Amino acid sequence: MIDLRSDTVTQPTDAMRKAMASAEVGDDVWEDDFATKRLEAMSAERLGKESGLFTPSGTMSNLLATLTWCKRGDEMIVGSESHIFWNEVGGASALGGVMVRTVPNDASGRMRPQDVENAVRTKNIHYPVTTLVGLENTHNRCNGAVLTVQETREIADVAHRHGIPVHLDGARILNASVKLGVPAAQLAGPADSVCFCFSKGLSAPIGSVLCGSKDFIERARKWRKMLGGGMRQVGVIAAAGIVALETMVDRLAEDHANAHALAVGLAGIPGIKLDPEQVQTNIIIFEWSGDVHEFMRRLEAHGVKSSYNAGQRVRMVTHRHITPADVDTALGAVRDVSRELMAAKR
Ligand code: TLP
Repeated sequence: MIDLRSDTVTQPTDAMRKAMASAEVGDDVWEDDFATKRLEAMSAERLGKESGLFTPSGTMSNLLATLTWCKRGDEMIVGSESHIFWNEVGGASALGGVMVRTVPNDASGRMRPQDVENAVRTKNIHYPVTTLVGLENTHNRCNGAVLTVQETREIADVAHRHGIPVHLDGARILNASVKLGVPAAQLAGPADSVCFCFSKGLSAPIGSVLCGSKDFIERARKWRKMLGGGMRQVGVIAAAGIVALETMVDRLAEDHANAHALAVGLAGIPGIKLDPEQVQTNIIIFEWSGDVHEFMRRLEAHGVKSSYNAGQRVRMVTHRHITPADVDTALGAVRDVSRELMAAKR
């Protein structure tokens, strides 16, 4: 089976399993788990922030940022295609009482600074208060598009002019860093808080880290405890994250090259609508002209798993277990399915 559902399906490497087995651990709620401390420090340094906090998932990192920056009844601004808006079970409003206001994302995951400016609430007795602007890099639902430092700064400047902090969902910021050849610390520079994940293209089994100022992280730590995310000998997991940071970042370029080859191939298959130039990192989203669920079912029967995005859209994500040969095999399977379904239509 060629599994293109997500880069989250990647298995830990042998080096990770060894590091996990021999991790030097303590009790992280007492803040004396050595491996976790080390991972948090390495992550904060990588992202150019003062402190880091290890969390079980990207979803919890984003939620902690929301809870730390916003009070109940506040409003946060995020992109209309953002992961926080679409894929985090409404946690910001359910658990934080925070209203989520969306501003359109273009096909490259960008928001127009003027739209963000217009969405910031003015002082008015009737209005909630805008207390957070959220950005995403790379942008999951926008074909894994990267945001440049300049694009990030333009939005942050608008927010900061109004005294509003910026949180960057950088679940795949290291993909953006590799793609642009720009250190992640620079990409995260304009943001007040940022998170990224170890459990995606970096292949660690679990985990994410939230980074920001010392004070911000201390407040987020308290929220993490409240949510039940205070973990004990969690260094057994953090140890895999250390290996991920030390050894797995540069190879993300291979996933990008494979995604590009896959996108170019897919774009030439009848029934598929895709501009391969939109594919910048490891995520490909394309439209299928017919019944998209039938398309995906047939594709799986041909040995290729994909994931549903929305409307007519299918997502494929390349990762460490996908080789150039797998790309060719997957393209062969998509061609077969396209032929079958196109023939059935006639
Ligand atoms: N995204 C998952 C699914 O939820 C769609 C995936 O397979 O891509 N921010 C971004 C930009 C993400 O893509 C994800 C995961 C998260 C946050 C949440 O991370 P986890 O899954 O660790 O909670």
